[in-house]
Amino acid sequence: MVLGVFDSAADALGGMADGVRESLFDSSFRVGITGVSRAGKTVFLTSLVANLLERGRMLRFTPEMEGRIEAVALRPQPDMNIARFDYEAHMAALSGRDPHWPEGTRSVSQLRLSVRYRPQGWLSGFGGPKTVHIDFIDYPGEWLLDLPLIDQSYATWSASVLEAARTPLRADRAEKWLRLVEAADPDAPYDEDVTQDLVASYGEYLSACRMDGLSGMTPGRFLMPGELEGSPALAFTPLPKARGRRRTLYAEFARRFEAYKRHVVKPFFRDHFARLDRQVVLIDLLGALDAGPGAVADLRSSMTDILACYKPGAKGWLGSLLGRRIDRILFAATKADHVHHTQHSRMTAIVNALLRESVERASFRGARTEALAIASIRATVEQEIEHRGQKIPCVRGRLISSGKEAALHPGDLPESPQRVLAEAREEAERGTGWLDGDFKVMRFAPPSNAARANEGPPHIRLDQALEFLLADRLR
Ligand SMILES: Nc1nc2c(ncn2[C@@H]2O[C@H](COP(=O)(O)OP(=O)(O)OP(=O)(O)O)[C@@H](O)[C@H]2O)c(=O)[nH]1
Ligand SMILES: [Mg+2]
Repeated sequence: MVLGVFDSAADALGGMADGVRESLFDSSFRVGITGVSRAGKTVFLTSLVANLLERGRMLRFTPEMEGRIEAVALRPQPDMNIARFDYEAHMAALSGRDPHWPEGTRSVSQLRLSVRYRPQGWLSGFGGPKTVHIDFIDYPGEWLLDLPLIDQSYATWSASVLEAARTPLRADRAEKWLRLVEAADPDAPYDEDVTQDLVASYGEYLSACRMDGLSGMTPGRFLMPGELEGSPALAFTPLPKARGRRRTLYAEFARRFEAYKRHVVKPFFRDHFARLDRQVVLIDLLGALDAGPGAVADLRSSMTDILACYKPGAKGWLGSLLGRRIDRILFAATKADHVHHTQHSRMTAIVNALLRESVERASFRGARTEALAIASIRATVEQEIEHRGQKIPCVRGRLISSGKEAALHPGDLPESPQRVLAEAREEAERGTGWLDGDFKVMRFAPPSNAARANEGPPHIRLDQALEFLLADRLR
């Protein structure tokens, strides 16, 4: 595994060595990595960069296979006002003596990777090698959930959150907050004590949902406030419809909701999501399957809401920002190393089924889409174990819970993706069991002693992901 920037590679990038200046023949493009909290964005970006710097495990990435990549290096990023993605610290965590996963992300960061390559057929063509700069953004997954808020009013948002909070899946967690909402009079004059109680109990409700693996919680900054901790822009919750007179609780909450959209949500998406050329959507499908039907139903509806924002031709602010130039979208079911490779095609089929409706609806105006089951970092090896005369396909790795090596068979994924989705809907409503109770995922620590010369961390299909995302830009 590799740490840091290679001076020699940076030097090989010639004219780029002195800063972010781009020559006439350079090109740049932006890849957005999207996914709700814990989907695996930070690990994906870290491993992608490490495997581009050292390409020994990138066998299905054609520019590498054809020997056309001359140098890859981390370069100064174009945006001066965003933190740099701390690639070195994440790699150190993953590849140190006691390998561990990087911390959850608390704010936004950026990384620029520059690739110098020889264009196809360059011997017969004009000019020499070319350089392409690729900019990546990492951010807390919670913030993504705010995307659908932009085109919603306070009244619409309130109604949908209240409705969801009253469903059997969430009602227990929301009980205290709902009681306070019912006791509060939205038409009464604004009151600081009432507000603080409502905000505190709403925060507890959202945290409880997150603990149970649900993903549709808004506003995203309630869970991950960043520098906004304690500010009035975060001091509101949904309320039932009111007359909306001035200076009432309702009017003040509505005003804060609009301020939150204007000062927090819009600048974030304008600065980081506009001008995206390619998009990776990471989905922790196995985590959701493990958490239960509610989590799967919830993941599906969150992804539907988020993807609806990419609909080209959508009216309003969002429509003008997104979906104009994104020409490829990769849907990747992450952490595929938790199951044996014989299950991977089922994983992909479930992701396809989960997203089909929203992808079709968004249609992405000619953008190419692909679904893959991947592991950014492969934490397990495969093994077959004899059990009662049968060979059981297992994955073996070091469990985080016990620190011990274990070989596990997490259970088979259902053959029919429709069955998963139908069960998710029905079981989530009834609040009962799931997949016959026989699917269980355990968390594995990152692999130790996986470092080899000229190779990045072990992975599953990261090279195929890269082939889809980058190869045509290196022709
Ligand atoms: N086994 C395995 N686990 C993974 C992999 N990628 C991510 N994980 C697990 O998923 C967790 C979350 O990954 P992150 O990359 O931090 O997720 P994120 O999307 O950046 O999450 P936020 O920063 O909270 O938005 C990690 O701590 C690992 O436990 C993978 O490829 N294999
Ligand atoms: Mg992260």
